[in-house]
Amino acid sequence: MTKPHILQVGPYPEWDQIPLDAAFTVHRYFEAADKAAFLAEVGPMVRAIATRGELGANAAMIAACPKLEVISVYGVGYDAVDLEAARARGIRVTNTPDVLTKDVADLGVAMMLVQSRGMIGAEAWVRDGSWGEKGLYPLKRKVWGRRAGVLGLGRIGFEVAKRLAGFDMDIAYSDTSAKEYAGSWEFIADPVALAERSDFLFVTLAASAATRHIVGAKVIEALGPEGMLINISRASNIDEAALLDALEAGRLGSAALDVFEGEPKLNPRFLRLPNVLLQPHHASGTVETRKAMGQLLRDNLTAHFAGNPLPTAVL
Ligand code: 8YV
Repeated sequence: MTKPHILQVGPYPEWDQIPLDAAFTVHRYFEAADKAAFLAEVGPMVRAIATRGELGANAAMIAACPKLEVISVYGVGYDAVDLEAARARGIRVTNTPDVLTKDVADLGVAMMLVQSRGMIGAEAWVRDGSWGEKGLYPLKRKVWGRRAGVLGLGRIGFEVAKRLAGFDMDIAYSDTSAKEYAGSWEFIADPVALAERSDFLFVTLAASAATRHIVGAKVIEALGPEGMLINISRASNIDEAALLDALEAGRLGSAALDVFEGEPKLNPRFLRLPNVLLQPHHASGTVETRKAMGQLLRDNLTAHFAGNPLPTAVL
């Protein structure tokens, strides 16, 4: 039996690559020097695209694959997939929700703790001998009991808030509507008002055209010189220029970021800031979770080609 041809947009770990190569004829887009020529050559054969959350599949890529049936995303976020182009041609889209939720929440909370307690600088203080030479490390700000805002109380936001409750934090959230499962957490519809009452603001909402720059200058300034912004969603949810301006001027206390515009290249202004914690988009990056994501990506492809219901369909 001939194996379906698939276009692989970015690399996966070996434990995913081996079964993918066994089940499909895989065309590695990311290895092609001339991407346009590669697409023109293999696109007509391609029936599925296997991609990653941050890479997606744009309109040109979809258009280059006239026989495309399904796009399987390794990641919960599918904002980088051109859904309109897919919908127009009846192309199915799948993602990998749930399996990564708790790891992403863990990293967000870890970033808050590391940043608030100054652990990166504290480590350097030990290693460079400052502890012995200069004495006690400068005092940092506490986390427990303070006010946390969660912007987007979906699966990931909910897990973040649950963890924050363990630190006896005073929790509020914004979303399109109040959530029954939020219990005693306060619902504040307006993100600016949420930021105003928060010491720590977590951005956990799924990105779309509608949420672009939802964290703009007003939200950032409302969080203020003592506030911390933590982003484990997508860079597009934040107005990065406004964020950089506020961090540089001290109008925002600090930020802890796992995602950036144009990543893995990021605005060099971030690198000069002492008040940011920078992470390489790895909130779902544990062996356990990435294995589960790879399995789910393949399960969706396998189900599609077997004519079975897709386990985690977006479209
Ligand atoms: C990435 C993500 O897919 O889940 C998402 O939306 O962005 C991540 O899990 C992951 O970094 C693999 O590329």
